[in-house]
Amino acid sequence: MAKKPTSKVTVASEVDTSKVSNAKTEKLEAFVADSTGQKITTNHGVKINDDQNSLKAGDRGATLLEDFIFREKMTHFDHERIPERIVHARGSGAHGVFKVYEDMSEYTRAAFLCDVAAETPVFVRFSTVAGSRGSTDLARDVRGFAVKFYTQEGNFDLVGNNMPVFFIQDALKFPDLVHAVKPEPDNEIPQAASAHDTFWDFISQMPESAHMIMWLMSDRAIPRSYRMMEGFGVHTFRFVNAEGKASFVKFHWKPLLGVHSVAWDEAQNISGKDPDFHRRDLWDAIEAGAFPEWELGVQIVAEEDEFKFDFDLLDPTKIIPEELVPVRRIGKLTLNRNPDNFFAETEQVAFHIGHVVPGIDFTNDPLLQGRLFSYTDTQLLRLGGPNFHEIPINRPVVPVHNNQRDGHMRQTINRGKTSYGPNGIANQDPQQAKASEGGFVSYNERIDARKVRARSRSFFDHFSQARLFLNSQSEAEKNHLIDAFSFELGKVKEIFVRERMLSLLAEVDKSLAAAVAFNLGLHVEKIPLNELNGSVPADADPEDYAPFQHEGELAISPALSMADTIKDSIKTRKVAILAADGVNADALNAVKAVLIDKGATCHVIAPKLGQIIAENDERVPVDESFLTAASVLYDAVYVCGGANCAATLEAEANAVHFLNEAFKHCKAIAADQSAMQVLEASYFFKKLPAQYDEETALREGVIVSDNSGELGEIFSKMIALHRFWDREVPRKIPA
Ligand code: HDE
Repeated sequence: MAKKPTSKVTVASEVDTSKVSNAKTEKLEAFVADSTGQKITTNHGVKINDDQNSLKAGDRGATLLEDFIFREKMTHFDHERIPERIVHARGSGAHGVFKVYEDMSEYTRAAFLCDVAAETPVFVRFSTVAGSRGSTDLARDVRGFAVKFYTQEGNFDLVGNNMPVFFIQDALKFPDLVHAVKPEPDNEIPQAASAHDTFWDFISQMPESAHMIMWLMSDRAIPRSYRMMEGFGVHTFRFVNAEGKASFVKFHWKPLLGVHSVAWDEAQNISGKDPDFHRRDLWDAIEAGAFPEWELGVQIVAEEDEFKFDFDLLDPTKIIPEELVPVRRIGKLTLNRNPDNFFAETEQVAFHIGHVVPGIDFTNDPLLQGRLFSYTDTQLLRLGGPNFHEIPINRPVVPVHNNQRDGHMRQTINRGKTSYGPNGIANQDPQQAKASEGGFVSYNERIDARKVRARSRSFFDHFSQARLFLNSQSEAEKNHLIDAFSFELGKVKEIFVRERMLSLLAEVDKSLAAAVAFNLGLHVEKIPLNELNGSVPADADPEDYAPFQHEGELAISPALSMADTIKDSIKTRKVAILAADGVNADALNAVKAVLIDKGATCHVIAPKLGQIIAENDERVPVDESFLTAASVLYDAVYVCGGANCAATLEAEANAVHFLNEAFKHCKAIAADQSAMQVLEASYFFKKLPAQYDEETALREGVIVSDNSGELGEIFSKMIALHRFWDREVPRKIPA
């Protein structure tokens, strides 16, 4: 067995930042057009002499219909848009590679998971769910995490999310869920937000959504970066080995930078200051050679253990707690190349949960089963016909041979007389492949059942895992949940919807419901669950749909809290360095050197662009002015010293606001001793400790020192801790 590499984040300086290539990107090269040094032509290759003026009858005359150059250009422009994805419209993609650490053939025959020497090209698309293509990245929402593996046995798509469960248990309810969360149909308001009546009207009548709603109202819904999110396949899938033996499997992605989020107030600000925040973050990291990495984890359950748990493995509103079945890390995904063209690659990529390779198979999870229909169907409309698999980004790296023919925009020129099988004329080609030759054989699960529209009683424990999630959160995370519910329900206009939701929340946890009710100026009125439950069919006995509750094997699951994530690195963290003329450049350079050495990105922010002149006459280039920069776009702030510099920053309202806001969002703050007067101008100065040592700094998140080397080191440790949520107690902080 190959030795498992240690979980190590690639350091920017170790990688070549020119475009990395792999078996897939090499194939894409054939479709790449580069106009460098070329003459402009029509789509038919005719060189164009005048691309400025249309053909007219006289220089003031009417435009002539004859102008084929004008007509072609305008027609193409008129047809540039395709329908956006009905969900997950807003997204960002990147190329990369996947390598398995150990041979998994004991469980699966999927070759890319058995060969430790194989490097499988991937294309990954991250997304929000509810908003349109142009909506903000920082919406409170689930994030899509879709991975296309271009394996030597064909494409495998792992179309997951950054939350491990889903709102509903049956695909038939998906159009209702999406209609409820999308902008309301009369006025198309609000964009990219679940904080409105129709969403909560629906959710408050769907007890099965209780677990997912806890995740959605948690900070997981406002990630710091796509690079700092977990990913989950959600459903239970099947691994099948070469002997045909199957096991259940849940897929996980574990980010090597840890799982981190922003504050909700911050998210709302980012949406204004930089709606492309996540897109830019992913792009910039890859351009800088700081390649994002995740480990692929699997939870494997033996087929004979299917009924061992107090929840149903087929129920997509349940997790398998990591404490019950550990996540085994079996490989690494590295994103190392930005797309050349957003539309051609990120927009046209078509994922489908039904794209599997031999060794990976489905279960009867009714959500998974419905998805198997939806994904091809949606591409037919979005990408305009049945040949979307021929779009370069969607092509496998292995040859495609079958008897499918023709249709809109067909690219392949199939040679020969036959397009059917069996055929004698072409010697039966293309021929079926035996399992031993790599042919896909569906798992021969035994099914002996009546045809019914029904749901298994084993799916009806809606609240135990919602409570497990809540109980596993840190104090700060719990407070954020209360805030999020209060915000969302506060935006709901119908009081009865708020009340229904409070009653449902009380099923999860009475004190959570009471805290939210307090913020809404309401009381929790207990509404009988069968009156709330909208998921009961017309002729069914509501008792058969009544939720039940297990005590559960676990009181808490530490893996569910982001407070327990990795906090050992400041790689790719963005640090704002506030400076002005008269800055102490020696201190600035010393602190910056420590941060850069540890992989952070530093921006000097000053009252105006250009250069600042330091105390020692050094010219320090300015990256951003206070006009374009904002604290919400950074992870931490360092205030430079130097007498004149400090006086200027103290008098600069934007600088003081920058600091106040960074403090409010619980970020690490460092200052030179000689910049104390800037801190004194902040509203939080009176909350600061009297003196600074490392222990206090790591607790409070603020360090002031005249020893810049030491300052840089302590500041780095503070940044790695991500946030100092204790500042939120007492929780009223102005900014
Ligand atoms: Fe999707 N989903 N989904 N979904 N989904 C789509 O396919 C659908 C679900 C997910 O970056 C659509 O190409 C149904 C769960 C991602 O291109 C559509 C159901 C999970 C993406 C569709 C679900 C996902 C999609 C829209 C319930 C996590 C974006 C555009 C039965 C495991 C992929 C498209 C990308 C996209 C249907 C539920 C993840 C309409 C019917 C659960 C990441 O086909």
